[in-house]
Amino acid sequence: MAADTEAAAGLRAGRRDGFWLLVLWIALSVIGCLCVALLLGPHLPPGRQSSSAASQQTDYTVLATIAAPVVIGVLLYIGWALAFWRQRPGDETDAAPIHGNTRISAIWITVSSVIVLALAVYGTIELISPAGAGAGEGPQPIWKPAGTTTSSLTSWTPGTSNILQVQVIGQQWAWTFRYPQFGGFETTQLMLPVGEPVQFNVTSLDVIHSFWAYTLGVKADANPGLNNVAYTTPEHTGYFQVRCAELCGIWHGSMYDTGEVLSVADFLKWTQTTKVQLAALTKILPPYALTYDPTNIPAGKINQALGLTSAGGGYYNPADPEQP
Ligand SMILES: [Cu+2]
Repeated sequence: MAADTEAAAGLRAGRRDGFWLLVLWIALSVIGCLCVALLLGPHLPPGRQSSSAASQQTDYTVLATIAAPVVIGVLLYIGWALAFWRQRPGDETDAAPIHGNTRISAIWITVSSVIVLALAVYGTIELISPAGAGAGEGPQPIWKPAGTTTSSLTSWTPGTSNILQVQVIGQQWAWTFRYPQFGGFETTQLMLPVGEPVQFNVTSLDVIHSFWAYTLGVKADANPGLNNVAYTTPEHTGYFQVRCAELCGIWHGSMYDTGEVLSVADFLKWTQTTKVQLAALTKILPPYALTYDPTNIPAGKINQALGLTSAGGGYYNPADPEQP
């Protein structure tokens, strides 16, 4: 009889604790979600310099906001247990044994399933709608930025549907960038116009690198013999960092660049100046292609450009068995 009364009192105390835990959890979760979404969210990486970066920041904000009530629930429960449910000095009794609770199990499984499945749907939409979310889509991208085409690979006019092409070439240990629509020059500078969709065609001359334009939210593996396409639209002018995100040899860590998003007018000015500056070099480059064979260097053309005769030594061609 005494045990029954004790159990009933324990149950009442448990329900009271449960009620206050729930009230506290809801109140703290509302505050926590607002703080994460409004205060932390705008500072989450990778920022909002481009369309893909902005969509990634939004996704991280959504995930962090959803996670806040879970974190708060766990910490609150631990805190409550430490404060009110710890063993009192001299108390040697055991707690009441628990034999399962169908309602809690059902709620737990339902809520977890709903969250996971809803996030799967959200994640899929967030991958498709921003055209791959800045990630490499392989040589035949299935999601392209809305309203863009590749009607010309040899010219580009701002504000038209013809998308700007920038080829990204990785090699041990540098990045170069080729602009086929401006005569096909190749440069170590990555310049982009603001507000215009860009198609990156990422490839490599040797090992696997990874083109990671961090604050643009663009990341695509650079594989030799393969064209890996990624899209973004820069939305703010300013500098951004490019790094290699795939361990590619001893100087992997020095494989970085600073790119810049320019106004459309400045970008066009830059392409014209660079085109003229690099004209002599552009002439000896292999014709623009989506992949390159680095062993196939046209030695004759290079010798010619350097003013050397083919008989007099000249440029080293690794593909030529006659050369040492
Ligand atoms: Cu690399």
